[in-house]
Amino acid sequence: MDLGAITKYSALHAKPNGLILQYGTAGFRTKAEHLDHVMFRMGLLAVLRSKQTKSTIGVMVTASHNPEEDNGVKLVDPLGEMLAPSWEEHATCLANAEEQDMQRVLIDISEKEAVNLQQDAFVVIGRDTSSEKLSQSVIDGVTVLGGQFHDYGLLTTPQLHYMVYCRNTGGRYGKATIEGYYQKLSKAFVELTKQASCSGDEYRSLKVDCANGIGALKLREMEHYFSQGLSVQLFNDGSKGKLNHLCGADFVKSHQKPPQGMEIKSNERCCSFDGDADRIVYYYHDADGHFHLIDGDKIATLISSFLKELLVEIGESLNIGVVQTAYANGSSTRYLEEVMKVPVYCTKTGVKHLHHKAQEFDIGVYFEANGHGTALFSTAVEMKIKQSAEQLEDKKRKAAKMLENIIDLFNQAAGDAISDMLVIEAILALKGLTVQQWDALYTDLPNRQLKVQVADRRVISTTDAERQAVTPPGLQEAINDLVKKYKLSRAFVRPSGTEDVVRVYAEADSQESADHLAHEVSLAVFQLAGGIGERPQPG
Ligand code: G16
Repeated sequence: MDLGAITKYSALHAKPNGLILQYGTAGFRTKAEHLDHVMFRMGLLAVLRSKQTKSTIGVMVTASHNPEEDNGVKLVDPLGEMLAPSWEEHATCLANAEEQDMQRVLIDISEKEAVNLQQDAFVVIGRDTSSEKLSQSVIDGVTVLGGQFHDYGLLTTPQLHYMVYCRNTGGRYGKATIEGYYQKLSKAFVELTKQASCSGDEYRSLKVDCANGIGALKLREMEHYFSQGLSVQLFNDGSKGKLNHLCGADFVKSHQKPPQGMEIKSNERCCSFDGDADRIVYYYHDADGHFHLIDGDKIATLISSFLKELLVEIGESLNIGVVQTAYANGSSTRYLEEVMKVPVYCTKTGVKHLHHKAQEFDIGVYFEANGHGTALFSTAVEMKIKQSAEQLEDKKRKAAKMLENIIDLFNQAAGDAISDMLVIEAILALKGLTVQQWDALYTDLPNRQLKVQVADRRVISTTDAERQAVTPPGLQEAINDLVKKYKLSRAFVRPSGTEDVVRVYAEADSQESADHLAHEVSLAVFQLAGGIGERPQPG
């Protein structure tokens, strides 16, 4: 390690005095102007992680679902997964080190993790539309520690995860190029939709709100590869309008209304990506003009029921599990467990937790209610299905072939709006389901999500997959008392790991009750957890 060079270059990416940040739900997120030093230091850390794992490591620079003034960075581990928890701690330490302590912290990490500093390092970098200058700072960090790198430039976050996975599996998962990604997914999609007997316009067209983010660019590049099976009409494509502003998956899910800039006729199928295209939600307007949201829970239900049906046709009994978080609508959990007879597990928020749990099953389907998720297939399952697709007879072989293509269509490295969209479109066409029929699988319990500003959100700590608040004292008791006032109700609070807010979730038997409950819980947070600014207002 050339400590002199590190000190010299680090000074060019100086840390603002007193700034403390934490590697949160999905990496570091804060105002873009406070992130230059973090980018440089994550370049350094990626090199150490690459040396330790003897693998390619990814660094994604993205504001994701956050407002345009924010930005963020996350590291991608060898199999395309989120960074291991022990390295998240190193990331936090390194990001917060004062200039004079940088060398010591780097040496500490190298010693603790037994990093062989002589080992070569390779880092791949991607960025969304918000982040060109910041990704250059990552490159500065990589090069000063002697790492090699490949800068993919503009990519969606899940595309970078895919590239890392491909590179570390010797190309077995796919080609680590953007064409490789487009071809792999589109081939599987076109093969699947060829089998669909329902191929009218209704099944072939979809309106996509791209949150004014990278998804628009990538979908435009990709659409001609799959246009045989689906035609997409893009909105909020970044030509005007701000990133994630009044549009995108996070806006649609949390406000439960359509994005601006999209005209929706009744019963038209529409979806929204978030800014870096790792989340997707669907929606439509019914004949009376009512808005219907189809969130990650219903996506997981559609996917897991389709996979289960295929397994029954093939005659395979594999263990399928669905992983959700506390935000999952109570109706979805009941439907999955009681009607579909699929085991459901709850983890903390953050796809890193869901992904990890989903790996325990032959087939693990995980989705956050906000539309972030995918399905994972164990290597043994993939092999079994490949063999079945060659050996079985007629009807069974057809089902096995479909499953083989569905496996190829999922991005198994990370939740991916483009991949999920194609999976959903293929399933709807194959099953001949309209968006209304899909929506009618079960009725969501009315719910409301709110944000509360507090001086320091770390005063709230939680347990039981974030469903119970441990601190501050009295908060959970207050929530319990409020919940008792409403029917079919549930509420929880947790500090966000991507925004400086406390999130409040409530559900109940009517929208009015869910709204009241969410408001009352917000007031309890404001009073007991050090609220700042204006008190939460009703409605
Ligand atoms: C990220 C994570 C998601 C998480 C979301 C909100 O999404 O990847 O798993 O649900 O943040 O997290 P929090 O409630 O802690 O702010 P994205 O799309 O911004 O990467």
